[in-house]
Amino acid sequence: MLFKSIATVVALAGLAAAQSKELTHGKAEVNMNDIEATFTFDKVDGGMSIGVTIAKGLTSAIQVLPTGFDYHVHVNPVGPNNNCTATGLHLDPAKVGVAKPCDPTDLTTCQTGDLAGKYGNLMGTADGAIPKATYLDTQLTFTGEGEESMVGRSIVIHNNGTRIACANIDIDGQDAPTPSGGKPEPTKPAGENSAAKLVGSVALTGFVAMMMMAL
Ligand SMILES: [Cu+2]
Repeated sequence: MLFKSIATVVALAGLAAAQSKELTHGKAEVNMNDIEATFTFDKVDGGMSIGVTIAKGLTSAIQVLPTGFDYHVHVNPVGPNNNCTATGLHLDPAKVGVAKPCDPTDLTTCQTGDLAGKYGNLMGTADGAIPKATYLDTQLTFTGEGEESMVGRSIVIHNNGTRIACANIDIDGQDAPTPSGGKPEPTKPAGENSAAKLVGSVALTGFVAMMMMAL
């Protein structure tokens, strides 16, 4: 009983630490295949402010479809060597699927990660740059449970279905994805040694596991 109480207190303390810092800002910097783009996500009243800026690369010359380039939040991070295929499917915690096209006037028809569906495709330009556009999104969140959260996700730009560029979404400086369904890691206090933190986490995990086995 004593061991169980200790384990519970330790576990709760870890949970409280993980939730102590509110996540407010995300950024994806795409830089591959001569495409440079910046996607920003800022938590604001009423939802998430999304900023989309294409610095170069989305030219009308490479654009295959007259409808432009589409882009989405995908569920997994980018794989080794900028592997965009590794990003998997669109972020779709409501399980809307792609059978029906997204109707921006009825968000229940749109996958959460279908930014092109909700705000329009990126139309290629002569020089490949597209000025910044901003949108207020009411579906994306940094804090949702497991599947809902944007933590550990990525942005992918497509050209006629082909994934031509992608980048991880770095949220408040935490580039590394959390394990699936996991909570965001607490943000490191300034100056904290990450190796020491890792050792601490391993020790804490081991301690909890030992306590559990002792029950
Ligand atoms: Cu996509």
